[in-house]
Amino acid sequence: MKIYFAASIRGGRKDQNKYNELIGFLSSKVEVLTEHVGDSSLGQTGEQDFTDKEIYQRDLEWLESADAVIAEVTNPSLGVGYELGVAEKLNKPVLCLYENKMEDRKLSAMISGNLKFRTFHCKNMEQAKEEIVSFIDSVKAKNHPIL
Ligand code: 6IA
Repeated sequence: MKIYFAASIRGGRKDQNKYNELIGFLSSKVEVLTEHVGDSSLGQTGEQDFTDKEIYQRDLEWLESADAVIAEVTNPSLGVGYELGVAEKLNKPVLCLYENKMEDRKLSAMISGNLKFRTFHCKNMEQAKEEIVSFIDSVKAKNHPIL
């Protein structure tokens, strides 16, 4: 199974360690198309070896070929929001992980209000991993509402 993992790059890299851990966990179960998203050498400017146009084209091809999308949406990102909109139009099963940090900020209603997305509010990494396993199982079993 191919998973497109989406998370903030230019939107901010403060959660990069978390992305890296989630990608490591995912990689032990499925093929992750976007492993670079968790890379610590990838700063807020992103990949330096490609132009923005090349990144856009490559990422859209990967998105099209993915069986499902998992997005870490705690840190707002224009790119992730765009990818989620495209994923919806491509009828891809989508899991959005949002970490409750007891802060004043709330997740965008365009994500939490979209009933085609499975949005999970987690308190820690353990919960996020359990939700990932359950989501992958539902996609495999074609139990996801969109399939
Ligand atoms: O708006 P953001 O940069 O936060 O968007 C992040 C999302 O868009 C991620 O889920 C990625 O899949 C995708 N993405 C955006 N920019 C890049 C990137 N470098 N490299 C890889 N994926 C990206 C961009 C800049 C570079 C040419 C210097």
